[in-house]
Amino acid sequence: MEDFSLPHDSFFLGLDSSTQSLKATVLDSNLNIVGSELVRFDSDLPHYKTKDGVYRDPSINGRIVSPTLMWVEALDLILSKFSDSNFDLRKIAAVSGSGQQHGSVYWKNGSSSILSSLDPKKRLVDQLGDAFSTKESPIWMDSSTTEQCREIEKAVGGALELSQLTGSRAHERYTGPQIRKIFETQPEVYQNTERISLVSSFVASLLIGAHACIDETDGAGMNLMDIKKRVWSDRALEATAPGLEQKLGKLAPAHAVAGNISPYFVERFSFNKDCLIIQWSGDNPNSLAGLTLNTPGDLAISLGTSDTVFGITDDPQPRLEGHVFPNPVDTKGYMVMLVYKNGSLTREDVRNRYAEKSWETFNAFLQQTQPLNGGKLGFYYKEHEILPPLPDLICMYLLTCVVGFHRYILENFNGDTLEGLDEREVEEFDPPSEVRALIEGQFLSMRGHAERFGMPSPPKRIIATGGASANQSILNSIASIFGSDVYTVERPDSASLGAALRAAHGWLCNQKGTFVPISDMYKDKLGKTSLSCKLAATAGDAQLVSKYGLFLKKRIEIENRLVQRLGRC
Ligand code: ADP
Ligand code: XUL
Repeated sequence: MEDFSLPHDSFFLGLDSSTQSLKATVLDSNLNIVGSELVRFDSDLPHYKTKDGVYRDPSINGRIVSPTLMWVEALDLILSKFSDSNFDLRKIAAVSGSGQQHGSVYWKNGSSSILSSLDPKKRLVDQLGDAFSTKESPIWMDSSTTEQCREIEKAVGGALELSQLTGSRAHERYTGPQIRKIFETQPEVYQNTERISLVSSFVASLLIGAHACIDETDGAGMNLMDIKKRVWSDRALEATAPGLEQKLGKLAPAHAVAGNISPYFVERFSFNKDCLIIQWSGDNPNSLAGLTLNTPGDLAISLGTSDTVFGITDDPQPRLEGHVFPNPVDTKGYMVMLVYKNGSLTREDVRNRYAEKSWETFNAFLQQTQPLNGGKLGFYYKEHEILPPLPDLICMYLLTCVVGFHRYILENFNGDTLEGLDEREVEEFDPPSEVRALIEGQFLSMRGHAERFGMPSPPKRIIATGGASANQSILNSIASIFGSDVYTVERPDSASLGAALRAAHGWLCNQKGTFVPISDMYKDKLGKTSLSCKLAATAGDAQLVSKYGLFLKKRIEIENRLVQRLGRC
């Protein structure tokens, strides 16, 4: 039998450049975690003055960006943390990583020569100050490109056509609409740009000292790639901006080698000169890898800054709702995903307003209230939401109206019937009910939209990840609402874990000179690795699950009405 083991005594580093932090996880050759580090943008790099890792532009509705150089300095800092703790970076055989999806970086004309001649005596941040044609990178939270979305959809023959071509209809946060906006509103920046990277390929570029390719998986989050052929789509490129293909470079599969680590890191941090940089990908695709999601009936729920729900399929059907990306560890398979903007930051907001700014109080409130919340239903939109999908014509108006909290009471709801319900809109609930309405609202919405998107219902099992998956009370609510067992992995950061796993996988594929199915790499030893999933909450009883089904039906009805009503305001 062919040997797929990893070289003894070698390590694999996974980084995750996310919205609020840069995280690192190191796996050994038995796929056990042997190191981790974290840089929080707001507190570890306070001079950038970000809040939650971002700038919310008060002058342009929906414009949200992050300082590109902050991500560079975070890389300087996290590698220094490893060095300062005497972690032996020489043992690292390969590095890969995750970027928050959709965010983009604009490399200035001439920047490739800066990138290839970095001085190891100086920090990266001190040498790359002049490498970008704009210092602020648009990120996934941005919703300022509605006009560009509609123009791009129109140019390719409609929203559904674009979705079937690229895997998603046009979304404000997607990179194509963001690029078109830059081309339209800052033409000098566009002209002065030699390469556009995603956050993922950007950090890979720093590591190889050259512009890295965009990987096919994260590339699907741009509205620019033909999802079936996995090449740039001429129609989508033309609909976006002139001369774009040249600025994007080539696409590469996620398991490919981006390059060897650049001499800068060998000299400054004692990396081995043979250390490989494997293509970086998006955080959600890497989470899929880190959660070892390989059964179509399984569902993953990631509770980070954004909340996402995803699963795998061999036969994706792109629609107006949801997204299709290639599977980063299976060259033929796909992942399907739903995304919510109102994730952890909205939970924090409700915690701060109603639960004394404490997760303990928040959890106590969840425990002391009953499932179905006495018929209290809430819609909590701190940020412009992606789901429910907004009808085309009213979209622009909705952007200013949909944000806010909306609460309803179904007076005599007992979970058995929707007949004869007395429904009222109210200003506020008591604090414990606010917390339950938020959590039930978020996960009912996920269950409803996931069912509508054709995801498994009930899922065979749910694997939860992301910062909030550390919260047992939240996991219990998920189990009751979906009627599935909920599992977690050793650390709530499956994106950097998945990146480390992909580093090992890419190393192995390179070694064998061909694509190796990832299951061949961890086959019989998965249970003994840091990737094994553990049961965290058992499925709720069937009767409650069906009562939640009824509650959900009513919620969707109110959601539709709310969208219509807000659309007219
Ligand atoms: P990202 O990768 O998008 O930057 P993370 O996955 O690191 O985000 O998640 C960060 C979020 O996790 C924080 O905003 C915080 O609200 C949430 N979080 C951390 N601990 C808890 C907890 N015990 N209960 C609920 N949420 C939590
Ligand atoms: C996915 C999305 C977010 C970001 C944030 O489409 O917009 O989940 O990847 O991490």
